[in-house]
Amino acid sequence: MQHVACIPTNENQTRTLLIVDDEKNVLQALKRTFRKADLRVLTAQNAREGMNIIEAEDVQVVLSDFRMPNVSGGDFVRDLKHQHPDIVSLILSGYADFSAVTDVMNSGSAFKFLSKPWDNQQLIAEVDTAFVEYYTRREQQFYLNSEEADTFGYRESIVFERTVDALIGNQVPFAVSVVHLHDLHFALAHVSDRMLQAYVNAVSQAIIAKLPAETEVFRTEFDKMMVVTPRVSSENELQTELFALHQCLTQLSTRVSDDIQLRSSIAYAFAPHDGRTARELMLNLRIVMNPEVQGSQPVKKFDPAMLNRKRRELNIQRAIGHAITDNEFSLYFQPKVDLASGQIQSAEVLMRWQHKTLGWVSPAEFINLSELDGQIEALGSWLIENGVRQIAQLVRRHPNIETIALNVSARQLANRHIIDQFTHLLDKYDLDPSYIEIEVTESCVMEDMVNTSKILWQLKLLGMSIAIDDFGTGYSSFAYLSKLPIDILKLDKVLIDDIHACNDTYRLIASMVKLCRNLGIRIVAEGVESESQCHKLREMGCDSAQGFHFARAVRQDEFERLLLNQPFALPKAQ
Ligand code: G
Ligand code: G
Ligand code: MN
Repeated sequence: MQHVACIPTNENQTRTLLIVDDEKNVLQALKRTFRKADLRVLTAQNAREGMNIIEAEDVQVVLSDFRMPNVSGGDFVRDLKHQHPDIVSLILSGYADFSAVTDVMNSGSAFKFLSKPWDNQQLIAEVDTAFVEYYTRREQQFYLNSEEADTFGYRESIVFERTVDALIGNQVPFAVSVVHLHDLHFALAHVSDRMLQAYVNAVSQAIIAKLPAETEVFRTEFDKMMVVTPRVSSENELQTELFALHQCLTQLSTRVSDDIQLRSSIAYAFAPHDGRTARELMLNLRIVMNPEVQGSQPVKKFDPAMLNRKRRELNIQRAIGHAITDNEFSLYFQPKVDLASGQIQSAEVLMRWQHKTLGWVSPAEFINLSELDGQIEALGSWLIENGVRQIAQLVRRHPNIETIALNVSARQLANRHIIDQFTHLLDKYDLDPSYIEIEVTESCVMEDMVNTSKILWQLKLLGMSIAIDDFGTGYSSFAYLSKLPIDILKLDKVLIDDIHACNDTYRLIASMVKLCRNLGIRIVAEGVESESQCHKLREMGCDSAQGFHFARAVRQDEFERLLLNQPFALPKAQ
């Protein structure tokens, strides 16, 4: 074959690895790791710098951090995939990023996801594999461009796209599904290639057997099969068939290995309703396959509302960056009232954001999204800086207030950066740390108990107090109450809502109040909306209450007016 001589080989090429990480010491350590490997190593501290190097140098493999300011590692490898599809990207990330990284993996932009801290030998081996992948891609690209474009994956995608686009031309609705074999990459390491191939073949056959005649299967990616079903009698029937197929796939997986369970999931859509081209359908099915959307549901249908949600999410994510630099966020204060005196004992700082076109965006929404794409670092810094500044100003004018609470999210507690930040800001604004209360949610603490507890102790040692937020919605384990440096427990609104309706809830809260008294923990009730709830809480000996009954979160000037007009009236003892 004449063209074989043209296949690019690695004989004369210097293997070049680019490492991107915003932390200088990590870059240095990684560089040391590869000192003995036969590689040229280049480094960059952010995505833009990385991209500039790639434009100027012949880079084959990129090892990128995930969480970086401005452009995250996820966006960086996505851009890279777009502009330089041959370059192989590896993501090196902390454990806490897992759910966000799955998105990047599912989008196919990154070749592998490796975790920090890394093992030197293993990392060198992974990078070696990535270079092999690079040369394989070059080879496949060569074949795709040549007459014999039958290399696995590419060829299948092309045929799938042609099949779908031709059917769309017929104007008759049909179904497109994707069968996602979740753990196939993982299985590679545990079972032989032959076993795996047999499994994949069996999956193909099961699809054909369980779905209506004329169904075609295309293995467009290593772990995904696109399925086209031209004749569907009813949606109900298709759904039943897909559920049966899923069950069958679960059984097939047990034949591969006794030790590992290969999960699979199925997403489906109807053309042309859910997409007018093969590419559009594939992209929409990807949204369904997103772990946050598909969850543990084995079979899920695409719904255009998912697309709108995704668009809104993308718009929010895009807008957050500007909102920080343009100071679009503001801080509101919601009083926490002492149930013995009616005095405002504290307040919770809550973020508010009104965007030009998106309207009011809830912090629950934008904080969650900023955690996924790494912008929480910048957003959290903005919040802490402005929070400390405003608190310093407030307590100077109203020294009788005991504390002001700031919410801190899981990601912000992932490393000790937050400690340095507070140390610096307390000094800068000359604020006594005992005025600050840190609210963390119960689920955030449970996510990474060991690490979070370390950081919480350090915050406590700085002189701040610690509150557990939304208590009663998560694990509600009392075991950790004595292990963590907890000063305050905030009972979630769901418990308070039930205080009248349910005797058991009443007794539960009453015993929690007692227990906390014994442990020296203060109790704050959240979401208190009525006088009678207030009365019950007082009766039990609950320390303070926060909620619409007293006040909503208000701007600083309004909060200061509340401070001047206190105490709040409390229900008379009955
Ligand atoms: O009113 P409300 O919509 O403010 O808040 C919704 C959720 O967003 C609450 O769970 C609240 O704790 C959270 N939230 C509000 N402000 C902040 C903040 O500054 N940081 C963090 N991490 N969460 C916040
Ligand atoms: O941090 P946390 O999840 O506790 O945030 C408090 C949230 O509860 C904010 O969204 C705030 O606006 C809201 N909130 C505070 N008090 C009340 C209340 O009395 N009723 C209701 N429905 N929501 C409240
Ligand atoms: Mn809170």
